[in-house]
Amino acid sequence: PKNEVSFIMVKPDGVQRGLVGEIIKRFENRGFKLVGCKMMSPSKDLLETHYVDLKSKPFFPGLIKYMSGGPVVAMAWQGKNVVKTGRSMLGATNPLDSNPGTIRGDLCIDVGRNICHGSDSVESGKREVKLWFGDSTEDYSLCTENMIYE
Ligand code: YYY
Ligand code: MG
Repeated sequence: PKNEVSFIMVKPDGVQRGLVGEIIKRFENRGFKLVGCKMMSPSKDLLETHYVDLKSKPFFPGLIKYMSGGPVVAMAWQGKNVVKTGRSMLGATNPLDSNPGTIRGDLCIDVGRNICHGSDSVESGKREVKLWFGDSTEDYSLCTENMIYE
């Protein structure tokens, strides 16, 4: 359905490298609707909750440190199949396995500096948007909607 949401985040390295506009542009150009967007410095608590499924991984402490290294841009994007499409637009977790044409495949190299996050299922999309935005996402319709959807 068209109200599916994905949590997309430009990570601290993406912000520092000036890639916020590039990442937003790809989602805008595809036709997705931005329903939440804020720059913020996430607390350790928020990051640990966000990445709770990875708590036992050896890279977890480094991941939290990297994600705490500067402000991020947190976004909620809405549209048909946005979770799966968003993941394919981001590319593989390890940028060296990401195809050219994807965000990671075009713009970064190391897995621990992969510049962006995207929800991995419809359920995590809901969970992550709620975690980062509460109920403060915007509910509006795009005037281009009839040009994007048949
Ligand atoms: O969803 P995605 O970001 O593509 O990968 P996850 O498996 O959820 O891992 C989250 C995050 O952790 C990943 O974007 C980079 C980092 N990471 C890492 O530093 N080293 C790994 N071997 C795997 C993941
Ligand atoms: Mg993930």
